Amino acid sequence: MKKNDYIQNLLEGRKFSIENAVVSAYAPSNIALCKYWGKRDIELNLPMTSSLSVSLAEMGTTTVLKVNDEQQDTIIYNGQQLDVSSEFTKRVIQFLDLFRQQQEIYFEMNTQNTLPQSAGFASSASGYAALMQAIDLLCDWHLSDKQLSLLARLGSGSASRSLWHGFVEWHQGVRDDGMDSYAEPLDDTWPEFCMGLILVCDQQKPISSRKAMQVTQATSPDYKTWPKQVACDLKKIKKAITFKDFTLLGETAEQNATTMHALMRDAKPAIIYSIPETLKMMDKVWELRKKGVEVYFTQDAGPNLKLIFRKQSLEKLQNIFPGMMVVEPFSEFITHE
Ligand code: 2P0
Repeated sequence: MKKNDYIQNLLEGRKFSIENAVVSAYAPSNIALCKYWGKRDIELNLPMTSSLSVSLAEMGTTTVLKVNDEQQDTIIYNGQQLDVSSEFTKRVIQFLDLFRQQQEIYFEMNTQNTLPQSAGFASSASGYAALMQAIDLLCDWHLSDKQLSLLARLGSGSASRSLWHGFVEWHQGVRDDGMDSYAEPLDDTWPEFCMGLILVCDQQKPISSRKAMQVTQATSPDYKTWPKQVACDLKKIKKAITFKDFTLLGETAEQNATTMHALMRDAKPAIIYSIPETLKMMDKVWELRKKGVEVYFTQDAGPNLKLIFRKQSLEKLQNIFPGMMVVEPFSEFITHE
């Protein structure tokens, strides 16, 4: 299996042996300003394009990992023990299997999200980034952040970006062995930069993002234009970050998200994550812009919107979107390494 060789290669001779009884790791969630949508290698989770995200500071996942007394894994999610047959649990167990191989070592993984569970924002990105850091701590491997990013990617592509705070770029890489497909933080900070999370629906997704990107890539007639658009958007967003050009950043990020959703709409069968309330919120954003409040949105594989704005607009936006959760990715409380 390609995945096993990949991991052995990355671990550089390190063995899977438990060195610490119990460990805890935190990773922030991240929201892509330039999206990852499509894979060039499913087994190694290699993306068609690079992508760029901003991490959500204290909104993320804390995972406590320890060896289980039972002869099976126990997965606890926000205080609730999950059924071993759930899709979520199966995926986590498969990820743990990659490291313990045939050894009969079982874990209790206790995961707590700071993003409210009902909010429909919790992502696999912070989950697999936290879990990968916990595995590293448990085995005293002292892997580099780059190695952790390369390994977290196997759990979930977007997890490769959740090892850092601030702006993070995931390089698509060109190698077949996947060793150059990892994320890196950008040096830039932007203290006024804010994100607002707007909940329009807390129901489970009708189709997982993993499946949705596969169907889009295989059936959406214009998917072939996506890599070119992403390359162009990525350049613009990086330039916007460097020169603090908020308009360029907002316009490009919003366009990038609406293009991704347009590709999904044209897939067969069509994939539509938006619900009427999503469109109403988009309208509100566009109305606000007309009135001079500079706010943009981005949307992932779900109906909820994430607003992009500067601190100066916070009060106005809180009046219009009273339930909005506000994240300041560059607040002074976040340490940037
Ligand atoms: C992103 N999303 O860049 C894009 C935009 C959702 C929309 O990455 O199959 O859970 O595990 O690699 O990372 C969500 O997809 O997919 C995602 P897999 P993942 O944030």
